[in-house]
Amino acid sequence: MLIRVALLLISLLICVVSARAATGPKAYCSTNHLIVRFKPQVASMLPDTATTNQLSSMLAHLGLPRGAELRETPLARHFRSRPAANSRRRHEPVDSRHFLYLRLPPRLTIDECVRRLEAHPLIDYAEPDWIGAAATTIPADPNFADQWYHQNSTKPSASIQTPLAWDITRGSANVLVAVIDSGIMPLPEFAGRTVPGYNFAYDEADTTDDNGHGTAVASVLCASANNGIRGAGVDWNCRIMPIKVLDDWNTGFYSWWAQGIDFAVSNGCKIINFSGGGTAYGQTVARAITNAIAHGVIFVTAAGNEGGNVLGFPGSLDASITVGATDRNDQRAEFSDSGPQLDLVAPGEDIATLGLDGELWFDTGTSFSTPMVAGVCALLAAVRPNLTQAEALQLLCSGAEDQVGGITDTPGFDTSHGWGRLNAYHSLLLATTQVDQVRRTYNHVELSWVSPANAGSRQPYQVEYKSSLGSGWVPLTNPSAFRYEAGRTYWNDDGSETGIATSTVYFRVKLRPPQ
Ligand SMILES: [Ca+2]
Ligand SMILES: [Ca+2]
Ligand SMILES: [Ca+2]
Repeated sequence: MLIRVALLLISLLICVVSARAATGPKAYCSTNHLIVRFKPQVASMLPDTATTNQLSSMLAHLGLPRGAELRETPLARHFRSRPAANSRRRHEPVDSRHFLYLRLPPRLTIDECVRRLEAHPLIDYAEPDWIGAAATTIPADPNFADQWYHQNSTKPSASIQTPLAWDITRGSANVLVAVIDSGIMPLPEFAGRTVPGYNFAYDEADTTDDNGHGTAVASVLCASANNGIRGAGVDWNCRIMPIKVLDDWNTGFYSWWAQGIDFAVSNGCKIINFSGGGTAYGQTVARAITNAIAHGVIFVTAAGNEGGNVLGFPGSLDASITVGATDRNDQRAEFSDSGPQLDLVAPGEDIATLGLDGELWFDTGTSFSTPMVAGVCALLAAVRPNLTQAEALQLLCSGAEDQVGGITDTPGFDTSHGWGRLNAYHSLLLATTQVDQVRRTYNHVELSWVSPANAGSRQPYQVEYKSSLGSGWVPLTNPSAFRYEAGRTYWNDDGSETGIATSTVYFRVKLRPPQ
């Protein structure tokens, strides 16, 4: 039986790998360097000398042919420039928590070098530095039409209901959002909102956008409102950190992406928007995302625009909040990639964006669905500052509109729409859930609170109780205790579950995972 299970797992894995290879553009990587990470014990073997000597010493341990060279990343240099904590050494050791670049020696292929390094006892891992790109942008002619995703004249229900969400919050300057992309132009729409980031594509401080993708993405996420210029972003008040990891062709090494993510985390960003992807898996980027989420950062990324059933990387990671695209009629866009790791969809066709000179464009792609979700995360973080990735995902998915996208939008989760289409208002209502009415008689209690219009179908709540302040919360599981009316949810108990007739009981309302 065990053997049969093992064989089934192996055959499933093979299917996944071959499906990945069969779709999307070919994956490319750098041909003159790769990414390498040493095990922590290398630190104790390093001489107390300058960084370059330490790197030469590390390289000598590897036994590679002449011509190989180890280099620190710009991010490692950035961390090094900070004052060291009470070290007795004259020279800081090379930080083995971060990856290094290894320049390949002549006549050694990438594959051969990775194979040799992975067999080495001092090496944690080695991998090619893959190249990925921004999710494709399909620009249309400049126009001055509405931002239909905020208010939609064709199909009002297809909008993400931002005007209602803005009644709850328009965002907070306490929330710092990293736009990890091709940079951001210093346009009036971002005036007073940006804080310095870094350019890992060219290893310099200047994050000016030389492509346009990052500026367009940022305009959807956070363009200022009520300032007499262009449109309104989803969030009007958050601060924005431009981190450039895509070059003027909108492409970038995974090593740049990983540094950009680490930089965002170490500089206090709460939300990361990354509207890009590649076809290969890269553990350096995956590790950076895992680390970001562990630090309470919310990581939102694009599904990809190949129209296939394989998501781009890092959208293919379970840990990411992965966003696909819909159109004005609430249908899933044909180009939007699907897959089991897709979390939700948001408008991504004919999206009004800003060009490099502040001119208006209409762009298409999951690149522009992603900042709508990241923008809603910024609004959520304004009302819930300690919001985690898991909580953000729950609020987004429980609030999303299910079964609005045609026959493939089957009840509940489906691989084309995830948990449904983003609804900013619903998610904000869920985030601010507060019992505001309590009716109690000797053997009966009724709680009620303001709730989204789709609460009846999504049933997002769970009521818990405890009989004394010191005891643990006990979930009440009877679904028939709930009653959903327009904009309000009621929960009733006659004492059969909690025994409220005879004791003091504390209640709380929580969200449960989307069903
Ligand atoms: Ca504006
Ligand atoms: Ca996910
Ligand atoms: Ca569905």
